[in-house]
Amino acid sequence: HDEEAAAKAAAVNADNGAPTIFDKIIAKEIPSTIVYEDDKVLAFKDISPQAPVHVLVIPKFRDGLTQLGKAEQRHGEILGQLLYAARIVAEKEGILDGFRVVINNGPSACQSVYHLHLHVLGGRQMKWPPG
Ligand code: IU
Repeated sequence: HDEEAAAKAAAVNADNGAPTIFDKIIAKEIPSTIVYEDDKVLAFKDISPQAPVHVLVIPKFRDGLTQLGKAEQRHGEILGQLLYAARIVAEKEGILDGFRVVINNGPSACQSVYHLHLHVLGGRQMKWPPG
């Protein structure tokens, strides 16, 4: 099922610094439903939504940020921009009253795409703790 598939994808996709499918989404070589875009950030609907609203917020220039664990001081500005973009997405999607922002970091967290991304989830009652 979903959990197994995610674990498998996470195991297969290592952080090897190779380009990811998100580069093609940014370049619009692969279509996506864009929710928000500026010169630094792109937000688009997840192809496998885990909630009525499920949007990914990514930096347009990965700049070493394959995962949050690779963040350095110089990434502070883009990290802030991503979090603020998550708030813009929540407002646009009408979930400002209740939403969740998730970053899966590394294999144990089932990260499957090694281009930093924030998941913005909402539109239903979220549970705690997450799986
Ligand atoms: P993760 O945190 O690395 O597991 O999240 C990757 C997400 O990217 C996951 O929710 C996928 O459904 C999503 N995704 C996508 O939206 N479009 C794609 O082409 C691919 C993955 I590959």
